[in-house]
Amino acid sequence: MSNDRRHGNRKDEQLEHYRTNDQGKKMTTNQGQKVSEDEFSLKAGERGPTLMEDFHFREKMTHFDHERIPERIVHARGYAAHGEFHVYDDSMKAYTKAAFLTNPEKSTPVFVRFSTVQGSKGSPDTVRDVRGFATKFYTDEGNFDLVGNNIPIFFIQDAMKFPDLIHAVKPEPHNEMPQGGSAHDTFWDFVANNQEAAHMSIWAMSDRGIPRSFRMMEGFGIHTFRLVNEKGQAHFVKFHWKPKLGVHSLVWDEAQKLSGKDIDFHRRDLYEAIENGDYPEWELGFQIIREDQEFDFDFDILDPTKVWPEEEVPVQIVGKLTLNRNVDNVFAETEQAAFHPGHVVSGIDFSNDPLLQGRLFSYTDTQISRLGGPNFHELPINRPVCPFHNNQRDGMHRSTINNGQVSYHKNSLADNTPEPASEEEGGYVHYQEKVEGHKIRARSESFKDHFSQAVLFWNSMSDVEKEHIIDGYSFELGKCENVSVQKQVVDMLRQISLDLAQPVAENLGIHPPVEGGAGTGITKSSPALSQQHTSFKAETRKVGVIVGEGFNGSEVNAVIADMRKAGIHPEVISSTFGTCKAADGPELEVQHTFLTADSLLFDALYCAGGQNTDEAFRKKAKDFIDETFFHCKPIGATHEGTSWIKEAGIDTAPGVITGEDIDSFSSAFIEAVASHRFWDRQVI
Ligand code: HDE
Repeated sequence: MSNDRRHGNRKDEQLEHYRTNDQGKKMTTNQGQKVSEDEFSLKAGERGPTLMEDFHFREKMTHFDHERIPERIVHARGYAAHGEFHVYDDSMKAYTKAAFLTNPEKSTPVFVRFSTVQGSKGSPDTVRDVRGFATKFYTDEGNFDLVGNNIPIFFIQDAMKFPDLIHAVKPEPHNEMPQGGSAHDTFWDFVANNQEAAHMSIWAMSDRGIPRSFRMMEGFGIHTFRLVNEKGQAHFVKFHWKPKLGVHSLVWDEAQKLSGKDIDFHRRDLYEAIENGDYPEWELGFQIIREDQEFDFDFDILDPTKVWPEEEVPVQIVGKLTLNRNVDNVFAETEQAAFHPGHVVSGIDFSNDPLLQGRLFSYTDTQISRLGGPNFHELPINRPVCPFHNNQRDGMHRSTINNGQVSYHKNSLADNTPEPASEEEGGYVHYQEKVEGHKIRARSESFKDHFSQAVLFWNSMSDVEKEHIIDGYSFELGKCENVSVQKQVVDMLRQISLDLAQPVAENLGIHPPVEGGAGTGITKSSPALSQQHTSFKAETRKVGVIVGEGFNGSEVNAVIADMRKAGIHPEVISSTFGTCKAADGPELEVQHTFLTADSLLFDALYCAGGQNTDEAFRKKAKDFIDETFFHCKPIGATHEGTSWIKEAGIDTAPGVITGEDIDSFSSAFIEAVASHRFWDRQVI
């Protein structure tokens, strides 16, 4: 990492104080005593028993014995990176007094952790699941954590049900299966019997549940929050992250196979993009609703199972997040990071969303058991970049040494300090919402419509996206063993659309429903919900280039150079490592062999040919071609590669680009790479 980047990033400068490098140093114990020997324990005689007094062995083994901490109860599998955020201008001053959202001069350090929800820490990246998108902003006024997901709504409306939801979705307790997925009886039994989950279930079964990359996901704060300005006026807000690369997904067959071929697919993608200088970017957007508009919508704005359709409440883009630095140490940073939706700064406040209210309790509580006590805020990754002072003391792993005699408020011995700050001095003042009501355990009437927006989502999908949703439900329910659960879910889907419920029922061998339910007659749609309406780019896409001995060096190199110019990453695949020689001289370094690579790892394939390939080579190339084709990904071919494509019988199919003229081939192929998928080839 360049020193330039470190310069000016306050969080990075702070972390520098904690970094250490052992290279070139003498080995010591944790107490600082140099050790003379690190391979053999101290024994009574060469073949005798180990002695208790071997402090070096005891210390080394004891530390090792305690190297693991409990994984997160949810979102255990995650990956993170550092970056920066800045706002474009000061226009949000009308809504919030938070300086990091209103001062375009400020660059705020951030730490972002992406995650899956269901699987354990060692589970595969590409499972069908919701993805976490948690951002810690280290602002000059303290930490603000935007702890969101890649889907804008949630399964339940009240925090009270969270343990039930998670018990249902996690591996079943009697056999601890399945790992990393929701395709099992207890999850679908929960959905069928808690139908507020209908809307979220259709999002999870859609392409959103299998993202191509963390870099190609939207992020959502989900809940309604409040922005509060200098005058104390509040507006309701929903937070959005919009990825510059657009929103894109894998196909299900690819995702499943990737779980074996590269369990680290998403983390590798993020890590490599940052190392390559392809810094991922998202724009922060606000949907804002005035307080007097609170009841103007056909949904309750406090209900976390509802979106605010972007066509009704436009997303105002306010700033940009760039991830530009990988962590130095995954445990110290990613694993020990403690996010909390209750970490807010002045200018941001909560709403009465009952899911959000419950989260405000859960996150500190969970860190206490996961990170071993109440002082997790002192861990380097969690420390704010501004000073913090209060009368909290002691506890496990306390590292701050508080000077002085006084640790209480009010006092006279320390001039009544530390003292609360006034609002003008930045003291947090909760928004003075007037609240009135009877104590009651109930669901608000306005939270009882569970289907209108599930229908809105279904109506907004393209035909291919609808096919994928049908396949998603059919797969997951097909893995359920209990027919009654399957039937209950199909009956629930009937409330959304017969066009969804009937094919799913047929796939399951269940009698298809004939009558629609609650959603019948709802025709509203929201184009913003479809991934087809996002941006499509060739930039940062990975292309596998199959090259054999005797390829056309000058022309193939020209295509590779054109791809690089377009921001694509071509990677050479051949039968053996080393270099591959062209007929006309140049050599290409081979990055992967047929054994170490797989078509799944690439967004597209370029069959560059080679005069001296044998049958075994062409057979392996054909496997790549067939699978790339099956996954509807672009395929290009020149020279002998064209005959491989012809042999595969796909030379005239959509998204298969061949050509003699290298310039026009390059531009047509790059355009195809930017299109990502050719669904009209076949529907998967
Ligand atoms: Fe979480 N959630 N959650 N959650 N959540 C946790 O906190 C919880 C919810 C989200 O990368 C836990 O530190 C409750 C919604 C993310 O470290 C825990 C409820 C959203 C992460 C917890 C919810 C999220 C978590 C587990 C319902 C999207 C990973 C470990 C009331 C807006 C953060 C931890 C990271 C993690 C509780 C619902 C997002 C147990 C009680 C809704 C991204 O505290």
